[in-house]
Amino acid sequence: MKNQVLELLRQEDGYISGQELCERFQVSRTAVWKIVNQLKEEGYGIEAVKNRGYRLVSVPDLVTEAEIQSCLHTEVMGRNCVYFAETDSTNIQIRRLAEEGAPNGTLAVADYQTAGKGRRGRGWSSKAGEDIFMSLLLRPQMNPANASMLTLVMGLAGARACQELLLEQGCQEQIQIKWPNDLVWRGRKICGILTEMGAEMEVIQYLAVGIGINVNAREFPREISDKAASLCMALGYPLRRAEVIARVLYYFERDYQVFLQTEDLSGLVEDYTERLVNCGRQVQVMDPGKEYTGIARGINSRGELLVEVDGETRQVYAGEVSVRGIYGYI
Ligand code: BTX
Repeated sequence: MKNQVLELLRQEDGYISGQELCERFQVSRTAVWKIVNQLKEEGYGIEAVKNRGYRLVSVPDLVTEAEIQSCLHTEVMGRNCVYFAETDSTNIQIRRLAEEGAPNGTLAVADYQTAGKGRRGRGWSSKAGEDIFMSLLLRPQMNPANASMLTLVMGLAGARACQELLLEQGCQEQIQIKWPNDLVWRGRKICGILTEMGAEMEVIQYLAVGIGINVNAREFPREISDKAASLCMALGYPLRRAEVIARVLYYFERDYQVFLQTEDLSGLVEDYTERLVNCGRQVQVMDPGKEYTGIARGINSRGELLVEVDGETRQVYAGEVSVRGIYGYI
């Protein structure tokens, strides 16, 4: 009920009377008072005025279930939400929840990760209370060979969400995609995505799509300080993480539906390519044993990068190679 009370307070510009809350939730005045106090303890500024009721005056930057739920505009994604103040990795947690039977669209979100995972055994850094660490549980009925494309679907959703949030603040900075799965601002990484699969034979049991977004960090560990950035650095001031999460999930739910219709990216290629930072640039394809350079031209409906080499177009599969700009990270 705390979630719903918060949602109501959020929707209301003025005061909501205690009576109205009691009637809406069929509970006593004391129960309402207790919930309001709980919210206050979590950091919400709630004004209580005699004969008028309660009014939300300030919202802390939390990623708790209640805070996320009160911002969500999705049907499925994130509706079941598990919050961790601290955990090893939300991907590990979502895999555990999946094994326990959690439903499609379950979200695991953490304020802090002690063992955040990147791809191929790499790590993902984390500082408490600043950024987003979350993983979605998906249970699609499709060929496991198509699963890796979901990384690109999440990348596109993340790019749409971050770009839109900046634009809403009047900020014209560009958020782009570095194929296959990084979001970048001015050539620095602001987001990474890791998709993991639990499958048996030809059947997907579940997918864990993890996304880390640097929202409010202003400093990074020395090893990555010249290649990492955050939305806050692009904008100049902090954003509320729950609103970023809600926006990413909104676009992911929409793009995922488009993806499922064809089980490939045909419906999303154009929007993805429009945001592709590599497009038209020289890239180095680190194909084990045979590295080469070419010009990136976009992606195809399987999510492969199209690289033009001596007038001929090659298709680069993300699982096999990494791509570097010839002058550095992009
Ligand atoms: P990746 O392998 O593409 O990127 C990892 C590399 O990025 C690291 O080796 C380091 O150089 C750099 N890096 C580490 N932390 C950051 C950061 N905060 N910002 C920018 N660059 C960084 C990308 O892997 C996939 C990352 C997924 C992270 C999410 S968080 C929620 C979920 N849980 C989990 O354990 N992983 C995912």
